[in-house]
Amino acid sequence: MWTNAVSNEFRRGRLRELLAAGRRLRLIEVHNPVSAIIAEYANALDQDSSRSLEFDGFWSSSLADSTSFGLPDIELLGPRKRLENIQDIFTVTTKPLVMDGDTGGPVEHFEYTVRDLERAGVSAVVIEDKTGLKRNSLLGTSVEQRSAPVAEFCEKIKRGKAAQTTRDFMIIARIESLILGQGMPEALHRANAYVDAGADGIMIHSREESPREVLEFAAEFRQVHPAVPLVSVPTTYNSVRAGELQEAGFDVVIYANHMMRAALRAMVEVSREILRHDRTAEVESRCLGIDAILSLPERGVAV
Ligand code: SPV
Ligand code: MG
Repeated sequence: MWTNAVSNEFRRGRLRELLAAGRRLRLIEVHNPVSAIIAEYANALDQDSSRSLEFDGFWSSSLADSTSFGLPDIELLGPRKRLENIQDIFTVTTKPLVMDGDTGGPVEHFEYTVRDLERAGVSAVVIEDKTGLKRNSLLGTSVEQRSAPVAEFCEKIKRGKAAQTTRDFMIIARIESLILGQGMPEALHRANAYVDAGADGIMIHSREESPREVLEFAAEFRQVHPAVPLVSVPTTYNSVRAGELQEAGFDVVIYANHMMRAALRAMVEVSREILRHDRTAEVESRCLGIDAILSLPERGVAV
């Protein structure tokens, strides 16, 4: 029988521990237990050092979770539904998880969410500084999205920090100023305010194809905050390597939606091909073998 071999306490504290040890972390989106098993076991050989490479932890994405229910990414699922999914993921994995907490909801709800998450063994929640109907950040200014007032968001951070009962749990403030076209000075101003309010880390989001603006942000931010964990999400600026982001001052790099997108593309193509060919022979090579499926609960997936 394969089940997770770590306690909630151990898993929860692991993120802070890795960051304190100066580790530069790569997290990957997982949206259900089986995607998390695949992510847990994923490994590759580093060409240069012959070291085995693996992900350091998981990202629970609002976009991927909403997509897996066929719903838009507008905070419909809610933290309790999302946490149910995470608890199922924890049954079969050991790595730490950072949850995308959307806006965190009303501050009175966020206090409960913090306690629920930390009790369940989640290491960190990321909340974004938007208010009103939350839309996915990658939609940018093509839809109406509103920034939360700085003071209001700082209050949410403070009340969240006051609500947690362990030292381990982290609240990471996500800045949407660049997404909303409000410019670098606004992004940096917010970063300083959120760190002062007690945020354990900062995520700077961008939807540019070039990493230029997040690299500029990191350079400026690091002058003022040499040690505050800094997080990037290179979804659109995907040509930059994690190593380059890490050299520029980022501690955590999140691949925010790739397990979901990979699975969906395979399903779209395979379902269409079965209809076209009136049989499955043509798609077998794009499907995991039944043997691999049968051994997956015990050994993960090796292909
Ligand atoms: C998510 O993965 O849900 C995120 C990142 O919040 S993004 O989709 O880029 O907004
Ligand atoms: Mg999200």
